[in-house]
Amino acid sequence: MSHHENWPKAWRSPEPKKRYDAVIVGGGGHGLASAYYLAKEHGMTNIAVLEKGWLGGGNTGRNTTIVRSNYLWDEAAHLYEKSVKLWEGLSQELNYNVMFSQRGVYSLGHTLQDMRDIERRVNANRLNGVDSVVVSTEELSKRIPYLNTSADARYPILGASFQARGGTARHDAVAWGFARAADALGVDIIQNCEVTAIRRDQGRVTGLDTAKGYIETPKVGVVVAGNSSVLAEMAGLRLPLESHPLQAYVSEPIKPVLDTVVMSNAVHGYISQSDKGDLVIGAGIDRYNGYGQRGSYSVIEHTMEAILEMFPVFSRVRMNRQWGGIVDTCPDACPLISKTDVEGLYFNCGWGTGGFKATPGSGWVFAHTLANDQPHELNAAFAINRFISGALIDEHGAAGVAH
Ligand code: FAD
Ligand code: PYC
Repeated sequence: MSHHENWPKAWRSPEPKKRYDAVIVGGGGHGLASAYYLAKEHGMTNIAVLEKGWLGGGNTGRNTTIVRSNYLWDEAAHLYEKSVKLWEGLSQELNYNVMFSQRGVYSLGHTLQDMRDIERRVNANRLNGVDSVVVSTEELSKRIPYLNTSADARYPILGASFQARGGTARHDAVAWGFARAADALGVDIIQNCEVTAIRRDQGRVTGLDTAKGYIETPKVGVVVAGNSSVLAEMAGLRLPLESHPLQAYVSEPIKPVLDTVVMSNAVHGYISQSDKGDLVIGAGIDRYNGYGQRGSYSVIEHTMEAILEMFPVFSRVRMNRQWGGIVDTCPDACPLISKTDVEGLYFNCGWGTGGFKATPGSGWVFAHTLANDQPHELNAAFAINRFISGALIDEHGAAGVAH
């Protein structure tokens, strides 16, 4: 008999109940993590996750899986560092191998000003307890032999920052691990269940219209990444977000050549090698707004130029696949994890090009926010009202991907 038959289901697929104490909209990593921590940390088990497609079919399953916490400002560094700490125990926590691999992340500097910015950020990281060092070109050439560290390069590499605890993880395993663990705690996970309207009465949430009928609930947490503005409009809200495609690419599998992650903001590309051997590659957003999960040719060309500038040795490697995800970018390159003016309605969005690394931490603080109707100290600064108060947290320099 084949070993690939009669596998037990990793989670149930129940029909939705008529009423839940809370509903999470969006079955990506952040939504599933939010549901898991709501059940585990706050004892809220009469809850559901509604996903319009399949679990992890959004950005969670489309990203290049870089995890790090070397952000400039205290608020962001603390939030992302909480997440890295959760990553470090996540496979044990979920009893599911999320393949978190702390292979280190290098961010290259190509100009004197890049290096000044890198030094400033490394110093800020260390003051916040985030492991971060400046490395020289000589060290880089020893550590990453195929990196072009020649002084004759078009954009010569002058050094880098390095976070040793950063790395990569298996993206869909994160969604599946959180889903299985949340299901085991009683959370109903319902796929193919698009939310089409958010019902309100006298300024508070009362329920959701969905592809599987009306569901009554007093609390709704919206975690839909690139579709956040669409859901906000359903509740009469406007968020300071733009939706853009962000592309990724994988090559044919090749023998192990790169055992770390390399990013460059200046030539603008990033690369790692998966355990299967594919080179996993990405760059910046497509500049136009849109909801198509593909992207344009000019960005493909730009990305390949950037990778070959850093690694000319890859010029003969054939690319296998390309795709796009829709990222919701915020003007200060930081997320919104927030209550709204509608009572019982919460948004967790605006992670833009960099939310995969935050998956466990985001779920952890969002669960706290929903359960207590107030933010945790780690996400208090990420409320929507920062766009009224002006207390923005400008992380464009650390975002790694220009947007
Ligand atoms: P998603 O995984 O997109 O989940 C949202 C879900 O909501 C989707 O499954 C969607 O189907 C569902 N949904 C939408 N509308 C509705 C509705 N009306 N009803 C019900 N469900 C709905 N971040 C990093 O940290 N490191 C990286 O290396 C990195 N690389 C990236 C590369 C690419 C190409 C892309 C696209 C993104 C990258 N990111 C990266 C960003 C990261 O992927 C996202 O920030 C993160 O995965 C967002 O997770 P999420 O769970 O919020 O969103
Ligand atoms: O935020 O580190 C990041 C990142 C890398 C690739 C896309 N986002």
